[in-house]
This record gives sequence, C-alpha cells and structure tokens, in this order.
Amino acid sequence: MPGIHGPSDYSREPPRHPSLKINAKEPFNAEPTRSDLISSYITPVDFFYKRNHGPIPVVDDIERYSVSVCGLIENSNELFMKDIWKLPKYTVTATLQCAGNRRTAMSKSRTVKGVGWDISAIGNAVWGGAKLADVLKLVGIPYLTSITQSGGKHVEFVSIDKCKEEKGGPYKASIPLSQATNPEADVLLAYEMNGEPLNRDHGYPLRVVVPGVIGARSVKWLDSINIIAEECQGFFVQKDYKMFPPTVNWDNINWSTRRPQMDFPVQCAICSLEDVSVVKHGKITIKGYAVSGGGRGIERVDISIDGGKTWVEATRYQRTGIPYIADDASSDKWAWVFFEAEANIPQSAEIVAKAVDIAANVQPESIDSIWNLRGILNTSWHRVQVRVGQANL
Ligand SMILES: Nc1nc2c(c(=O)[nH]1)N[C@H]1C(S)=C(S)[C@@H](COP(=O)(O)O)O[C@H]1N2
Ligand SMILES: [Mo]
Repeated sequence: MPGIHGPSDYSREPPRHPSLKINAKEPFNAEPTRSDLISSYITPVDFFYKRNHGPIPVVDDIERYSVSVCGLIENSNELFMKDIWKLPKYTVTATLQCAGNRRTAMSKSRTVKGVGWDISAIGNAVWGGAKLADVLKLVGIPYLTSITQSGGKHVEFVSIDKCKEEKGGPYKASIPLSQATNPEADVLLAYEMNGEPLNRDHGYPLRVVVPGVIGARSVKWLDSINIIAEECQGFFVQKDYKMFPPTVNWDNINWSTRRPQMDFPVQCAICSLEDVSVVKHGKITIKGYAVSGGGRGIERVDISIDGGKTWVEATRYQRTGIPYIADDASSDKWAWVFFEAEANIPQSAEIVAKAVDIAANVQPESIDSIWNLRGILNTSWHRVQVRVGQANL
C-alpha cells in the first residue's frame, strides 16, 4: 500500500522503557533485565523484548490500513481493520521467544553471527485478535485445509517494514496452510497485547502470533497474506533461522539442506541470579522460566547446586496459588511456566537448571553439542555461579 505509511527510517522510533538492555540501536533490539523478566507471569509490554530488522513503520491512517489476501485462492480480498474486528475475538496467552535467545552464551564457546542476547529474548503476553483460521475461512478457505484447489500449501505473511537482509524489501515468513487453518493451533492476527492496542514496537496495527513457534514467524506490521505452493522464499525463511550442526561453517554452508526452524525446543533459564552472583550465607531462592514449543507443556524442572551431579525438582506455576498441571485445561498451553526452588548454598557453587517437556524432551547438557554458526536455539543447561560473601559486593 504505497503512500499510506510514513518514512521508513530511524527518525520516528517510539519511546522505550529506560531499564531495557539495548543490544543494538538501529534496528532496535533490546531485552529486559533478568529480574524484570520474571517480575510477572504476563510480561508488561514495556519489558517485552523488542526484536527488529528495520525501522519501526509508521501507520497513522488506520481507516485506510488494509491487508490483502492473494495467491492460490479463488478470489483475492482486501481486509480492513473493521473486517478483522468483526470476526470473533480470541485472547491467547502465548510466549514468544526469539531463536537467538541466549546467543551471547553460545558465542563464548565459539564465534557466531548475530545480535547478542542474554536470556530475556522471550516474553509472555495475552494476545487479542482474530484467529487466522477465521480470516482464511472468510476468504473461502475452510478449516483444516492442507492444500487449496489451486495448490496452495503455505501461508506467507509480508510486512510493511523494510530490512537490509531483504535488500530493502519487507520482512516476511510463512507457516503451513494446515496450521494456519487449524483453529486449535491458535494462530492469531493480533491487534491487542495485554488488553491494549498493539504498540508500534510490537506490530501496530496488526501482527501474526504463531504460538509455540520461534518468534521469527510471528510477522509484525502485517501488509499482505499470500497463499503459496512452497515455503516463503524470503531471507528469514531460506537463509536464516535454520539449525545447522556444529561442523557447518561459513565456508561449507548449504542453506538448502536444512528446513526452516518452526517449533522451539524445550528451554529454561534461571532469572533470579546473574551469571556470577555474590549471595549471603543461607537459603537462596532460584527462580526462572521454562517453556517448550508446539504446545508441549513442562513436565519437570530440575535444579542442581553442584554443577549437575545431583538434582532436586523445582515447583512450577503459571498463576500464583494455582498448581501448574501440564496438558490440563486449567493451564495456558502456549505459555511459559515459572519455576522456583530453595537451596542452601555451602560455598561457591554452580547452579544449573534444566527442563523436561511432556514429550520427555530434555535440554542438552553442553553448548558445544548444539553450537551452530548463527547461534540459534541455545537451549543448553542454564548455569550460573554463586559465591558466598558480602551481598553488596
Ligand atoms: N515485520 C517484522 N516482523 C518480525 C520481525 C521483524 O523484524 N519485522 N522480527 C521477528 C523476530 S526474529 C522475532 S523474535 C519477533 C519479535 O517480536 P517482538 O519484537 O514483538 O518481541 O518478531 C518477528 N517478526
Ligand atoms: Mo527472533
């Protein structure tokens, strides 16, 4: 929609919370501190990590804003916000996690390419919007369709923003049509985050939220939806966000040999302690988040205070006071859980956390075994060091 968007440069970036740790300024990439991250189950918008590949677009004429739906369907359509608002509204509590979360730790093992992130490139929000399955039904694609009559098998989301990886073109990504048309997959075209209209950083006026899948597929500032035969051919699907083995380097990489990453693997991290903390003698509380992809719940979180030799089980919860039961209707299927354990720290110690999901997938012990040149999906056991001493040192 040329003409209705403002300048595509860094002159009109929105204000951001001063406590965010900025990993890159232009494009703006920032994450909250560890303690801010676990200060509440629902991450306040201010503390929600911001991951961008270009300037934040300016959409100031919401009346004229529309999303076109084209490609391998009978009739193309143009949907305005009023059309989206008219569809049944759903709220889905879902955790978004960047595939690059914990990249900085991976880069310490061996150099990787990409923006550095500590452990907070993740957040949990209540997304409000229409189900993509309903939007597609509106344009004539029934629920649970895996291929359209004209051979469409994937749903591509194209954004308004412009990024250098796409040589000045828009950010884009795709998901399988079968997932897009499955109402139970809870894929949303979201216009609200935590009960408020989306803000500019997070995709105003409309973004995709693909629960259980790496953040890269949840395209912000949606401009168009294309029904296509093959996966999106864009940079972020074909030349990025793929998981390679440790043997692959920039000289021997062959992108076409690997599939685009979709579900995120099981992950957890300790947020109540820094990489190295000085603690007072006595009991300490070890607290953090755990989450898995594909809607798989968290079965267990194990904590060790001796570097992984012996373990105790942490308690898990989503809302305080309500015990978390993985796979239960009372739990938020697409959301992280918090875990908590108390421990007596004798002396200097290495504290470790690892999570197990309901498919019994468990985090790998070492970074080296999953190291990859782009530094994605660092889900290795999370380790922090504590020293007993004066807490104010
Ligand atoms: N249009 C657009 N959508 C995008 C991106 C982007 O740069 N442009 N970044 C993606 C990546 S890599 C992630 S992890 C999430 C981050 O969403 P957030 O900034 O709302 O946390 O948005 C995804 N959607
Ligand atoms: Mo990401």
